Amino acid sequence: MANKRVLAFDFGASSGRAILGTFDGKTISLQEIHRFSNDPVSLNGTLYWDILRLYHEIKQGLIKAKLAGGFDCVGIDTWGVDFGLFDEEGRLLENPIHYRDARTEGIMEELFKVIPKEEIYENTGIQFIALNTINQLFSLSKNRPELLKRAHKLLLVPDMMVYFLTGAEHSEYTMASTTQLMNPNTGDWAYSLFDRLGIPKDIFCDIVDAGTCAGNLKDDLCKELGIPSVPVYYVAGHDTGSAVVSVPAEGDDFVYISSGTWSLMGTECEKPVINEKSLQNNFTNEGGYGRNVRLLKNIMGLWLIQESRRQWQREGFEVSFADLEREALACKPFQCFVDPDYEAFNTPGDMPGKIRDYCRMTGQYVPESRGEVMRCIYESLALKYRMTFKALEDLTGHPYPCLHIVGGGTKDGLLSQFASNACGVEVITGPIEATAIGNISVQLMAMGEIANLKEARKIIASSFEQKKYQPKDVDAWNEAAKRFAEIIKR
Ligand code: LRH
Repeated sequence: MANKRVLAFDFGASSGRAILGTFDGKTISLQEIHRFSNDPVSLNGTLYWDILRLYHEIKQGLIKAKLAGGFDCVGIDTWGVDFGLFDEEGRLLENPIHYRDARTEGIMEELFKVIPKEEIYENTGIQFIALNTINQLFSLSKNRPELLKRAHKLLLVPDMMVYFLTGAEHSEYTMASTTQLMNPNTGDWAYSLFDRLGIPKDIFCDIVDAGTCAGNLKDDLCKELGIPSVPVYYVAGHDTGSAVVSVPAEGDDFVYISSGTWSLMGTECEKPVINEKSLQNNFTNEGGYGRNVRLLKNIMGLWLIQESRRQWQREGFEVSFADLEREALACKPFQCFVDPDYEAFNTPGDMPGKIRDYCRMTGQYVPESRGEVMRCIYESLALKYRMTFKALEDLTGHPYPCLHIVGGGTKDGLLSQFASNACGVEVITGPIEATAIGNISVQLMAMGEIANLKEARKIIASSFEQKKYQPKDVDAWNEAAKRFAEIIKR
């Protein structure tokens, strides 16, 4: 059989990459052919995605992939929830706005005045978090209704990229689920919510499954770039959906963290878990490949570290992530904790300062040095993982013997070790490029090269390296967990 060559574009919140996956019938191998930063732009108080620059980077990736030997098909995944609005002629009405923009601050209280929280959860199964599309659109409907009136169609970011490449106008299932406007039981839009929020239904496109062919690359684009017109597939357009495809678990029952800017921690289910307990714990039921369900929680993740480093760089200290890890390790353990999901940590700006404020406010030791701040972040993240791990066990009624961590965050060995210590189970890390590999695997399944998800996971497990961590200092972590639980309630 001739090798299949699959091109994946994977956009994260701070960088993107084009990765060529080659499948020889047994093994997938990767070649990174293009990497670029994704720099949001703040202008007149609004935080935008620089979407045309990102489209330019797709073009660069397509040219480089052709020069690297060509490709049979293309798929795109990105972060969740964000969208672009288009007019009747297919023109973008304005640059898509970043989910960290302040327009959704305080919006959820307004939302619940119109539709009770319970009703929204029952209809969507999605956790309440300000960045959700429903909140962004509700804010537009309240504050900029004229923009929504001019909108002819809404495309979520990965679907928008597919539209740029092919002209196809659909909403891919995994990404659609992140809007909090889709009903996971019907697999269609949650129609009962739209009118009451002043969100027009008719701008939403039909929902299609990951694995659907969107069409071929547009002729004018192929001419411009000198590339062949190959098919573009809708993959799990939501990056977390793509990442979880890559969890190299053998059985069906496992806990994962997709670790990057966010730590998305959860398990996979056949059916949505929508009940009082899951609402109370604010668990989400995102759509997965093959219409399975990702029961998970968003935890703030490496954002806390990335933002702290940006602050130290602004202050003139050029420190690498490896330096920061070493400095953390040299500090005294368990001096102070933060709730990683404290609202003020959500927005960009002076993260070490915000962490110190949190410790002061909760009557704890205030971390001074970089190492102390880092130690506080590492331990707090690991303890939040533990809390979520236990809540998942409680919710599903299963004990889980190990924790899989996939994604770029697995390069951070200290966090993986702390995760194992805090959860008290073996941690298995890898693959690092989980999102791109999931994207590639869905394309291979769509082409009939890989039979199903189970088969894909087997191939991924044997194609990519995994590392194991065993729990250490469990008693000390158990003690710390009690203090952590008490502090984050303050
Ligand atoms: C991770 C992610 C996450 C969403 C957030 C907006 O990249 O897609 O799953 O909640 O970005």
